[in-house]
Amino acid sequence: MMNLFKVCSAAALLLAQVATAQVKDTIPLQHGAHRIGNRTDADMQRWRDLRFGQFIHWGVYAIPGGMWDGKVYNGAAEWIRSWKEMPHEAYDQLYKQFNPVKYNPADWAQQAKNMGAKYMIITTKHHDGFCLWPSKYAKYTIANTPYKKDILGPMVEAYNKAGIDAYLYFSIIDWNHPDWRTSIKSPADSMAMARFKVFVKNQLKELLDRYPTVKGFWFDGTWDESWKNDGAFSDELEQYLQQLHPGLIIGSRLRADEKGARHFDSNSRLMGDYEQGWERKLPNTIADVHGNDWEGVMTVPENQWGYHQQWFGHVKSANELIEMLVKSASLNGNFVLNFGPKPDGTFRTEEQELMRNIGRWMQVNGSAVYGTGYAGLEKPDWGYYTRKTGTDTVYMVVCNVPVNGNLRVKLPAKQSIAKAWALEQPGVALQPELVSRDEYFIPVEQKVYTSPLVIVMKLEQQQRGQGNFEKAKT
Ligand code: FHN
Repeated sequence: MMNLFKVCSAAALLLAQVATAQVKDTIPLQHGAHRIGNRTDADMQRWRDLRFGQFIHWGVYAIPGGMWDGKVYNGAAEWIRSWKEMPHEAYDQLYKQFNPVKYNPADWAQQAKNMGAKYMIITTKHHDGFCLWPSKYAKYTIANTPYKKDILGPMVEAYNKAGIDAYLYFSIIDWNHPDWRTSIKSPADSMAMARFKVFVKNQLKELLDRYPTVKGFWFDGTWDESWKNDGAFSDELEQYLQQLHPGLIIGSRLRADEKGARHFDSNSRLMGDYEQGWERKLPNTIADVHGNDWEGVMTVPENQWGYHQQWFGHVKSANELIEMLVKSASLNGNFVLNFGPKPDGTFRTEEQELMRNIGRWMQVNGSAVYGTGYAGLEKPDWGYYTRKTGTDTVYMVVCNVPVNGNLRVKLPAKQSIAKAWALEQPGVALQPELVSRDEYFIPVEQKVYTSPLVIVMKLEQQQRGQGNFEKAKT
């Protein structure tokens, strides 16, 4: 008897093949995608199973915290240097005040672990060019702040010790470097950019040499003409890094092909190891992800990554974020939630509370997220299904309990529910009722739910009971 696991794996394969078959390589490319379909190695499988990450944006922009000269900057706090009210000269001196005396990497790691994060991404340097490590290739680094000490080494070590993988965010845009150009307008620009690329390559190698346990790079700031128009360089750079550090994971933001296409090459094939364009938005259906691995990154308020003293706009609740995390897993993606620590090295109270609340839910329900993916079932009205990869275990993450108290579960032919229970009450078997040829009702306790309820179903490959259902003669 063919088991459900095989059916689902076959469905996933078919999905990937359909996605691939739709693509025709009509344009000859030297620097397009180098792989068809997802990576299948153990490092990538590990990344895929982690599902939940923590993003950290930290740098000198935390000092003004979105305010300058008594005025509030309405943009993202880490972009304040580009605000007309903020003089560049003033911003570029801020590092002389960067002294996070309360920074305690072990506490950070513990807090992330308690939230349920399995990987973290830290901004080694953002667009302003400030390096959180004492780079030997730059002066604008932590070494020249009153703090003096490396931030990254102890962070990577502490997170790893807590069982959390570390990834390095790296901005290609560097507002501080004299050779960075947004576009090339003269031979002098071209020479400057050539020097800049050597600098980038040196810094990236330096990071890998210094922090060899990192699992990947998270590139950003790759949208300018100067970068997009040199697909050969970003292609070679990706290969260089992956040769230096086998297994390294790099998303689709780094590269452009030789025609300037980003993320997807000119033949619509994904470049890099996963789709990295889901920022503050998530796909809605499995068709939206085209069979590719992907990751979504999310802010807590509307668009703040670095620390902003005054959050404005809608601030997401723990339940909203849990729903996004589950939705991502249900569509074969990872979800990464951002935090912007304060200049002294502590987290704002709202973020601490959020981490605790998400953690409380993950503690009980995390198995519905880790190592799960698309369940192969129709999206229900009450929430999301996830499936433990390669098994007959399906999780129902219920975000809206129906007023009639019954969760409708529609299964494909010849599949039935062997048993079902709520994760918060593992000892209590739920009693699914067959209500039509292919649908069950699972009754749940009628009460006020303060967070999503998770029900586990063990499915089996077996003809359902016939029931007494008469087909309508229409
Ligand atoms: O401009 C940045 C922004 O500040 C932030 O770092 C985000 C994180 O994904 N990335 C850029 C915009 O895409």
